Amino acid sequence: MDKKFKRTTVTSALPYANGPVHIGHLAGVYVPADIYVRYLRLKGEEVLFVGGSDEHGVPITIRAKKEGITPQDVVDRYHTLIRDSFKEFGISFDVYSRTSSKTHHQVASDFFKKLYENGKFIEKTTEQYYDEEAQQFLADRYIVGECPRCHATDAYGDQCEKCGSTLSPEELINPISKLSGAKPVKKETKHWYLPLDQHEEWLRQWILEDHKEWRPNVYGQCKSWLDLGLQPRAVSRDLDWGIPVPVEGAEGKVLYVWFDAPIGYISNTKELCDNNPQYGNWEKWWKDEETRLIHFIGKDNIVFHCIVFPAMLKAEGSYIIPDNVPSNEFLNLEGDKISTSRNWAVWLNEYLVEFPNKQDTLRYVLTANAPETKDNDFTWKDFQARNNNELVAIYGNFINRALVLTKKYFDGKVPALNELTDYDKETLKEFSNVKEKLESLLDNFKFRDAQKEAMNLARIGNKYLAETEPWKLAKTDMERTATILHIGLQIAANLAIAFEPFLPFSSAKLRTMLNMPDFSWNQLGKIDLLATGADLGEATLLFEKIEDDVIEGQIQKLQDTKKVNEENEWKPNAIKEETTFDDFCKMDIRVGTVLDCQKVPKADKLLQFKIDDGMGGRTIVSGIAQSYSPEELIGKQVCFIANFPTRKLKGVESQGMILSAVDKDGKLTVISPSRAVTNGAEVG
Ligand code: B3M
Ligand code: ZN
Repeated sequence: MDKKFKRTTVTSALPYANGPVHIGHLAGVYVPADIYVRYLRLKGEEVLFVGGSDEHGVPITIRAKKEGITPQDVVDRYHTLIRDSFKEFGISFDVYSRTSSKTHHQVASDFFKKLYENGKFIEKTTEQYYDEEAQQFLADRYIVGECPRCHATDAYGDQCEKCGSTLSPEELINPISKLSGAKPVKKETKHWYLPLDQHEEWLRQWILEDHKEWRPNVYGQCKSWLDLGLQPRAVSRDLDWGIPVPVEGAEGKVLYVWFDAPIGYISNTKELCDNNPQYGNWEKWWKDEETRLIHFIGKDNIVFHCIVFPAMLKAEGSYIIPDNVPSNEFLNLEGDKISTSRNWAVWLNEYLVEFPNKQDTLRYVLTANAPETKDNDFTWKDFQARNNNELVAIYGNFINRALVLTKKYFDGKVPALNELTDYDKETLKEFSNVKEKLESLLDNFKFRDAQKEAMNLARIGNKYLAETEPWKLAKTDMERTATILHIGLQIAANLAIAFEPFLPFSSAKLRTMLNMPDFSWNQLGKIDLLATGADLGEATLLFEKIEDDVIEGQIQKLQDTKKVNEENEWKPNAIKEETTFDDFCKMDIRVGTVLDCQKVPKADKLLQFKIDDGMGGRTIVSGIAQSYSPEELIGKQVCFIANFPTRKLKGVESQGMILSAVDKDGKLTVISPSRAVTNGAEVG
């Protein structure tokens, strides 16, 4: 570690507590963070690993509404599930707390207050969408409408999931409130903004000049943000779930989730330190220039951790800012984007049941395929191949041979090291620099290559035994057999250390087999880790082969998911029975212009139209109020059935029927001629 630092605070993104965690989370953030922390701990460095659940934000309120429970119920359920999954996978947090905790509410509230009192925010009154029926302002996620780019009809106010565009609610065509289905209106509201533009200069220097070593994906994303120019960003929202804005006159407003969540790292540290004096004062982990701060995150969180949070910390004034933000790209599953809503994921809680005691296999595969520089793909075939051909056939096989032969020929005691052959010396030399190699990779967050290097050490051991064949020599030359197994066991001991950050469960198992309770990173590369004559423990299998039928089962499970998704996909209705030309001709379809349009009182769905039909005009009532606001259609030409029987709807006489297309979500779109036509023209 850089000389100027004494200790390291490592954070990993706080997952939203509104669903279980999957392999994408593990690969992107938690396994790399855990590898790094375990490595530092093994080196004897002072390190703190902070995690927790992010329990605020709109998606949680949406989920609660959908399930008819409170947001607190939602986060209670998932916080526990997520925390337990991480624990089972050996993610070795010093603290895993939550943003609905009392401590966090206090810390985040105080943080806001300090910035507020020191004039670090600007106040702005803007117009925002408001749902008059539900009587509340609408968060971006609560507004849906047509995407202005790809014209998907179900885009959210912040993003279109179809084409991936980032949107603002104002851009949506025909916005609708998800709360009531009503058309939202604009209403004034006051919010606090962090003037990021005022921070641009130091951010440019700090990132673009002083941190050129950051991963290219992180550096590149920051650069494009900075080059576009930073804008003030709202840090409060009109919402009833979250931390109340601690300012007078801010009733009904809470801190924006992205303002409070990163402060969660600080609150969780405080909670840990306040209850466990051995960690020292919490402030040393956050306010001491000799502390290095590292954020592990996924790529969709880069701007918040590299620009927004540092700006918040700087504005507060007493905090350090991150030294590095190693962000990964995304992991796909069998060629498709992992998606919670489409259930396209391998859920950690399910994996733990379906693959008991195989946490290390998944850790291994996710690191071997880590999306460090580009998006990567997880496939079950690759999972099986890496387990069977690498963990079992190389690492496991080597360990098993070394231990079983020692048991067989030397009564389970480390045999003596006798004279070395040239080949022995060559082998020892081959891994003498493993420590340096691993360090330079791990220090630079290259976990994938580092794990490869550890596996290479197992390869060296495996090849050494395969070529020296001690099981044959044992019949003729015990002295030579002893030397070979002595060397083999020392390599095994090295493996227990080298793999500890990556595969902690197997390393612990291996250390039991080798009877080496004490170990440290500094022993790596040495060949005196086990004393001659020392007793070994019981030999058990380090890894198990995964059979084809298990993998087929998983692939089948995904195929079933795909099938369900396809069935749920919208399909056009079946074509109706054949009609006749005569029947068609009976319908008198005409074009007319909408002169006026109004809501029908006491009817949610009805709009009343005054149509210029070229024949003196008529009134038509149409059930499209949930798809259009009245003024939207005034002046437009529409098609209507002119000889439809007159009906009375909510007391209004309707003389015809306006034609519209019904979209997959039930939304209606009025059919208009593609060019202006004379009112009263026939359609046929
Ligand atoms: N909960 C977003 C996410 O899970 C957010 C991270 C917060 S880190 C402070 O991707
Ligand atoms: Zn779109």
